[in-house]
Order: sequence, then C-alpha cells, then structure tokens
Amino acid sequence: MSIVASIPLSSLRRPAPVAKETRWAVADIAELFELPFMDLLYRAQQVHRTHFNANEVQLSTLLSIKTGGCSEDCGYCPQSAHHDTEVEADKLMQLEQVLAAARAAKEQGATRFCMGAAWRSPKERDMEKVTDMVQGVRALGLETCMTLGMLDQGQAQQLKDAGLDYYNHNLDSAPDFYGQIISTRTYQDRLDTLSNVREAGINVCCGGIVGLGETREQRAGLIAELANLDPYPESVPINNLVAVPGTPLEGAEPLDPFEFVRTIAVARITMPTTMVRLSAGREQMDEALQALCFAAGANSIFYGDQLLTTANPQAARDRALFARLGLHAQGERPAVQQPA
Ligand code: SAM
Ligand code: DTB
Ligand code: SF4
Repeated sequence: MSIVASIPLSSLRRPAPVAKETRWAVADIAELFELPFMDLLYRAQQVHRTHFNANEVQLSTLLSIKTGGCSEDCGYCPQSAHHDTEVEADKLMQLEQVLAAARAAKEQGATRFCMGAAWRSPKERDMEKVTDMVQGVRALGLETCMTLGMLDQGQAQQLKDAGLDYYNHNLDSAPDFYGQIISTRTYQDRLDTLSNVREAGINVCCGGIVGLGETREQRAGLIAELANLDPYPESVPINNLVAVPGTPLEGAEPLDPFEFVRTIAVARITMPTTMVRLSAGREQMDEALQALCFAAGANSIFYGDQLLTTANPQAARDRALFARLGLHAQGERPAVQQPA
C-alpha cells in the first residue's frame, strides 16, 4: 500500500500563480548574492517560513520516456547527438512501461511524476502517445509533469486538455551567457514556449543550471529572468552541473558548494511562494550540503535512483537523510510531533 494512497491529491499544496509586485534588477539580485552567508540564509529562512512548512519537502520522480539522440547542442547534456557520450538513443517508451514506473514512484512516496523526452520539440505523431501517458499517470493519483522541448500553442493546449499539471522548460542561464552553451535554440524560443504553456493554463516549472563557468553576475541574471516572469514559475529547479564525460563541459571547474547554496537562497527570496527544487547534482553532494540547501529554502527534490540518464541518491538514502533532519515528505505525516 502506498504511503500517500490515502491522501487526496487536492490536499497537496499547489501554489497559486502570484503576480509579481517587483521587477528585480540584476544589480539588486547580485547584492543578495554578496550578503554574508549567514545573513543570506537568515533572510531566505524568514521568507521560506512565511510561506511554507520549513520541514516539508515535495518529492518528484523523473522518468526518461525518450532517451538520447537529441538534435539540440546543449553543452551540458549527455543526450545531445552532437556529443560523444555513453548514452544510447532510444525510441519513445511504451505506455505500459511508463505506467509501471509511475506506480513504483507512487509506492515509494512521490507525489509528482515527471516525464522527460530528448526532443527539440514533439512531432505531431508523438502527441497522442504523450497525452495518453498524462492521462494514465494522472489516473494513478499522481501529479503529472512533462518536459518535451519547445511547444507551440496547439501542443500546449493538447497537453492541458489531457490534464497535464506542470510543464518543465528551463531558461537554463542568463541571456548574456546562454549563447556560449547552446546554439540550436534561442533564449526567445524558450520564452515563447513558456508563454504558450502559461497561456494554456498549465503550471510552469522553469529553472536553470549552474556550474557552467558563468559568473556570479550571470547567476544573478538567470534568477532575475525567472523572478521577472509574470507570474513567476510555480516550480523552479536549480540544477548543479553533472559533468558527463564526452560533453563539452566534462572538465568544467566545479562550483563552490556555498555558491550553489547562495543560488538556492536567492531563488527563495526573489520567488517567495515557488517550490524551489534542489535538482541535478545531489548525487555528487554530501548530506551536510543538501541540509544547507534545505535551510536556504529548497523544498522539493527529484526522488529515485535515476534522474534522466545520470544517477540520483537512492530513495532509502534520502529517507535516512530526512529522518536525520526531521524532514517529512509532502503528503506524509511528520514522524516527530513539531512544537506549535
Ligand atoms: N529536452 C528537454 C529540454 O531541454 O527542454 C527536456 C530535458 S532537459 C534534460 C531538462 C534540463 O535538465 C535542462 O534544461 C538542464 O537544466 C538540465 N540538465 C541537462 N543535463 C544536465 C546535466 N548534465 N547536469 C545538470 N543538469 C542538466
Ligand atoms: C530539470 O530542471 N532537471 C531535470 C528535469 N528538469 C527534467 C533533469 C536533470 C538531468 C540531469 C542529467 C541527466 O540525468 O541526464
Ligand atoms: Fe536535448 Fe534537452 Fe539535452 Fe538540450 S537539454 S540536448 S534539448 S535533451
């Protein structure tokens, strides 16, 4: 029996889109990055605790429904056909295989199931198959998320009609750094897809990736772009580069871990009600660093031993970390009664 089987989906926190009151200047965000570490964490905690239970973390499980052979040239990505990595190109997965993975994710306690395809954008012939997946996963009582590349208005509407809850499409980096990492799709292409998703009434999951060799100012530039979306995304994944052999970024200098924590904290302060997801890179982090990320306002993770093609901590290891920190998964009861 699933841990969350008895909890209706409607009782899970689903933040309403919040129209932003402020337009963030990159300079103001850069100033947040410059704060003494303890002051930054304190401010992020204050914002976090105003809007969320600071001991609760939402669990999303990822599945790569179509792996490798992607026509885009994203410099960090092991699935790009432009790079010589160990990832083999595969066909779109069958519905039954997807549903089996979704059932297993639910059994482990995930509340959202995210399906990712290594496409520039879905083809017409793919749409019926992916909308069947949305309907099937939803029928299991899980929230649904998809990331399929660029969408036009009609495709966004088809996914909405199938019941898709979230669409993930990242801005990835600051506009003035982006061109050094990707050449086959523009920043504006990404903004157009985000606008189509928003217009269709699907929740927006949009974040970025750090550790690509960008400057702190450029990290501030990424956060400014995200925070100035109107409304800002309901969910913001912050990925730390997993440097995969064969990609152009395989030898990238690892980001200072405290700088990663700062990025989480600044995302939390500038987008107070969003779910900030501590995303790729957790397998390479120790428990203490992950705890700092939660203290900085991260309240969601990818859960399960695989991201798309790279490793993620085993579910049992995450459960042990939650127990050590007194954290509980969204939709589950806290193990220890918390003082009022
Ligand atoms: N193909 C779709 C697209 O790009 O829109 C969806 C999948 S893509 C893998 C989703 C995100 O994963 C990217 O935008 C990037 O932020 C992140 N990502 C990809 N490779 C990564 C890596 N090696 N390390 C960290 N994050 C990565
Ligand atoms: C996101 O921002 N991160 C996830 C999800 N959205 C699709 C993907 C991370 C991929 C890490 C590299 C890999 O496993 O292939
Ligand atoms: Fe393709 Fe997405 Fe990877 Fe870019 S990040 S190469 S679009 S799978």
